[in-house]
Amino acid sequence: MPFELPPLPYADTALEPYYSAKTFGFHHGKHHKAYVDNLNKLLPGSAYESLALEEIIRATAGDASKAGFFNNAAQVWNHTFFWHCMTPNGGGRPGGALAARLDAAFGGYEKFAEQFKAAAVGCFGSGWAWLVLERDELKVISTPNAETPLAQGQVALLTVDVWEHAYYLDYQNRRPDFVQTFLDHLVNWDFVARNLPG
Ligand code: MN3
Repeated sequence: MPFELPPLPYADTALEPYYSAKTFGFHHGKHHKAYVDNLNKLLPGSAYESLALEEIIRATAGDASKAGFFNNAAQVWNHTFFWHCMTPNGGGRPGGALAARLDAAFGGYEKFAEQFKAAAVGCFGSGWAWLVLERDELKVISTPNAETPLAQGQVALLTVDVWEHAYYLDYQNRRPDFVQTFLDHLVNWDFVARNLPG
C-alpha cells in the first residue's frame, strides 16, 4: 500500500500572516510530497514494503546503507507531525497540566521558550527543534537533517522545522524571527498536551 500525502489539518491560508499559503504550497505540496513519492519508489520489493511508517523509521535508523528509506520515511513523519504542531490563534503560554509540566522541567514558560529558541536557532544547517519526553523527563533537543526523536526512544511532543525551505519565503534568512513567531502565534498546545502519554 503506497503512502499518501496527508492533507494539512487546516486551510493553507489559515496561518496567515505568520505562515503563508505560498510557503505551504511549496513546503507541503512539493517538499513533503517529494518525501512521500520517494519513499513509495523505494518500497516495492524491499523488506519494508508492508511496514507502518513508524516501523520503517525504527528499522532503518542508524543504518547508513538504508539512509534512503530512513531519510524519506522520517521526513514524511516529521512533516506530518509539524503541521499538527501549528494552529490558527496558537502560541503563547499554554494552560493547565502542560504549564505545570513546563514549570517543573524548565522553571517556567519563558525558560522553556528560551531553550527551544536556542535549539532551533543553533541547529547548524538543516534540522528540527523538539520538545520531547525521555522516560519521564521533558527535554528540548535539536536533530539534524531527517533525524527524529521517534528513532531515539523519545516521545515527540512539539517540533519546529528549521530547514530553510520551512521559512525562507516568509522570513528569508531570519530564522530567529520565524522561531519567535512560531512560539508566539502558531504552537498548537492542545496537540502537544495530547502527545503526553497517560
Ligand atoms: Mn520541511
